[in-house]
Amino acid sequence: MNIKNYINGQYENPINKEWIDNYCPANGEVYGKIPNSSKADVENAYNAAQSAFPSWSQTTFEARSRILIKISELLEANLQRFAEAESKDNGKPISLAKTVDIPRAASNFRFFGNAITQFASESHESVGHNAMNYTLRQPIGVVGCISPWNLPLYLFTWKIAPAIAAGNCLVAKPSEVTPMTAYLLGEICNEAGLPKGVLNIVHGLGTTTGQAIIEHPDIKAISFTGGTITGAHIAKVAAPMFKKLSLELGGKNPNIIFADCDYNDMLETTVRSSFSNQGQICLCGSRIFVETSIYKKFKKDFVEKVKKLKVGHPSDESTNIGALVSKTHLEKVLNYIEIAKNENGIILCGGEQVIVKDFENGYYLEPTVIEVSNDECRINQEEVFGPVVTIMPFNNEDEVLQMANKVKYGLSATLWTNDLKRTMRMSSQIQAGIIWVNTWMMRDLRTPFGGVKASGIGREGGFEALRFFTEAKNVCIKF
Ligand code: TXE
Repeated sequence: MNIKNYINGQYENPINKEWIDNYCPANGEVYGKIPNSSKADVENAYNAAQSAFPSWSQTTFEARSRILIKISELLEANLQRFAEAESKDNGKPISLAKTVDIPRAASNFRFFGNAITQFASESHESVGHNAMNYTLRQPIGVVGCISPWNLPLYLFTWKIAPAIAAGNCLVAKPSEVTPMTAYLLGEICNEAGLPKGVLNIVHGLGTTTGQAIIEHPDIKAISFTGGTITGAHIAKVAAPMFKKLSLELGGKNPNIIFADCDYNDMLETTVRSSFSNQGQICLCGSRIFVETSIYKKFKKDFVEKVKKLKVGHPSDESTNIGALVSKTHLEKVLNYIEIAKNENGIILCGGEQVIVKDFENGYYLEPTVIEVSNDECRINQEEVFGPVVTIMPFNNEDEVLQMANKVKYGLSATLWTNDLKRTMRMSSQIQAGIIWVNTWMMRDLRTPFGGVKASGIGREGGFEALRFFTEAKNVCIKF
């Protein structure tokens, strides 16, 4: 089937009639075409957004809220259809798409539909000067949202919901690797009564369609999630044009395990934080550091559990690990396993491609645990973004803190300990935007979400996102 752009509330073919193949990762077959939209399509999307802006920016927040909540309800009503589409497009287990991806996409709309009714600006009475200052929080205008392939609808809606709630109009682009659920979303937005032109979705390659969005002179803000190299490129193009920028980039997150933790809970969660979504989550804890006294036991128990994970077809409800997102990505991850071997990493389990019966051309890989002795080796420093983790022991808090911080990334970290003082010390010293203690990926959508160092700039989530998608204006009245 051919996916189309969603512009001004209608589905449109790309003007240049250029199409890209859409692959099903589970069997390696092409199952559809995606527009490779050009500058002209982006211009049409921009014009639709620009025309919708005067009216949408003046729509009451109650009305915006009602529409966003309606979109959320319609997504929930279509859960099965969207989950199947996501799983087929991305390779992720259907069980994950049904319990995480699509419910979270619905939550994003509901959350920002509610949040906008509570969003307030400040006022400052300048006592002694007979003046009153207040702050307007005005929508920016037309904004660009660009999202990646790992959590397709989840991350796409995490951007577009607050942007719409705040009164902006959008040109949005999902990843060309996983366009399907964003394509289906257009129908739902129409059904929910979102005025035409508020949300425009253009499909295509990053280097053509994405590039046209980031260099558009009148798209005033870019919210991007994706690879660090792409993020740096976007900053280079957009910063001299004075666009507002939010960049959520890669991670190489430490999972630090102390001997005093609740062991069983830690073990269960560590399997999840290592391999959920085939390890293709920027928050996965891909560097596991374990206190020496429990290292041997952990190594044995962890490897035993990982070996039990079932690699299989994503539509099989019993599958734990589905297919990687693309052939290129599978090759990248396999190459990292080779790099690790050459660096004297010891493969404790996994490391090989898996041939799933009847789906021999799918992109399957065993969950892989690599023991390393030097935290500075490449496999421990670079983002692999697949079902691959490293483990190594540590002796004390200072040593592990140093290793945790000795990477260019700083997105999240997980800490397993029951020592409160240590928790407080380490949480304040680990260089990351998010620290989970005795849990992983427990999300409260009101919290600030984002990273430091090469993991990006800016924060999403809660009022942070609404602040990003609005321009603050100070009004000072002397009386
Ligand atoms: O991402 P890209 P890729 C990491 C992960 C992965 C690597 C590369 O390590 O292996 O990044 O993945 C659009 N102008 N993450 O190449 O290219 C692109 O079309 C404007 C981590 O797939 O960054 C897509 O919509 N847009 C990450 C989006 O950017 C451009 C999740 C992301 O694609 C563009 C995904 C351009 N010039 C990968 N070039 C995370 N942090 O969660 C590309 N795009």
